[in-house]
Amino acid sequence: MTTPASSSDLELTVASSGLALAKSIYDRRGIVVVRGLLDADVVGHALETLRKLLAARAAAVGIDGLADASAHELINALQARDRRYVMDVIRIGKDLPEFYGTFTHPGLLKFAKTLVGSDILQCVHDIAQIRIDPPDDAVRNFDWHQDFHYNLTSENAVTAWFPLSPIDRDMGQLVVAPGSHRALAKVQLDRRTHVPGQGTTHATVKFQVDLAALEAGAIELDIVEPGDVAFFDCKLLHRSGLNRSDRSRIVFNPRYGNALDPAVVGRGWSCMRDKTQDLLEALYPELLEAPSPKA
Ligand SMILES: O=C(O)CCC(=O)C(=O)O
Repeated sequence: MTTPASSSDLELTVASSGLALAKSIYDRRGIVVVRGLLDADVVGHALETLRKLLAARAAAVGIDGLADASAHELINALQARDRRYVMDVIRIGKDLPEFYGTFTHPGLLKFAKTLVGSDILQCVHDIAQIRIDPPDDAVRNFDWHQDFHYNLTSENAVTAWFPLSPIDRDMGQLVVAPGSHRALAKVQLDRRTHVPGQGTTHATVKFQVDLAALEAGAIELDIVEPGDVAFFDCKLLHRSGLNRSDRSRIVFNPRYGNALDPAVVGRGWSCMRDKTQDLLEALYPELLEAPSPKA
């Protein structure tokens, strides 16, 4: 694996760019960061919409006086009552036309189409898409993984990962292993203690990867600011960092697959959705290893 010295080796600016440069960085590293792709009003509108949902949920559960509070203050107040209230907002967010508007932003689609190599993209709306990682809440933290196994769209799908508010060092940057995107990893599945609806599906899939080698070649993605978009291959290994600040990490991460991929078309576009989470066993039995005995 070739590892860049720093995350800045992965970036380009929209002005300087060109899709061809983005594609060549992406093909080699499995990831490219396009700076300034989304205008401030696009990001600001998404954050304000989320803030209004949080304020409405807070009022509904009897938290008063926060109608004009920031998204961060509202998340902290809701989280202090019950972390499921924040999950409610993540879930309703995926139903809003505003969010479809963000995920169909022309700049995002232009890069996604080039990186995936297709004019027609599949964006599964009910898995992932919106993340809120409150302070010191590791429940939804992802260990090393590839996104492919959670969506099962085309094997060359791309994730577009972009923050709605700044992510400082102490907020747990995304950690990536550039160059790790060449093959699908084997996994163990363990859903024995899984409770659907808690946002913890990720923990049921254990990636069989060499953790020491990944950590040795890993970099923190510390260059992504609101307006920037990190595009990464669905086979790129990456993990969350722990948020040790007093503010939340608020991120959108839609995934785009090739809707014309023959394998995907051949199975009638079956993919993993909230209600079809057993599809990995059915479609990719060769990626499964026997589950570890229960601790
Ligand atoms: O933002 C993060 O911490 C990781 C996001 C991620 O890998 C995912 O949601 O699949």
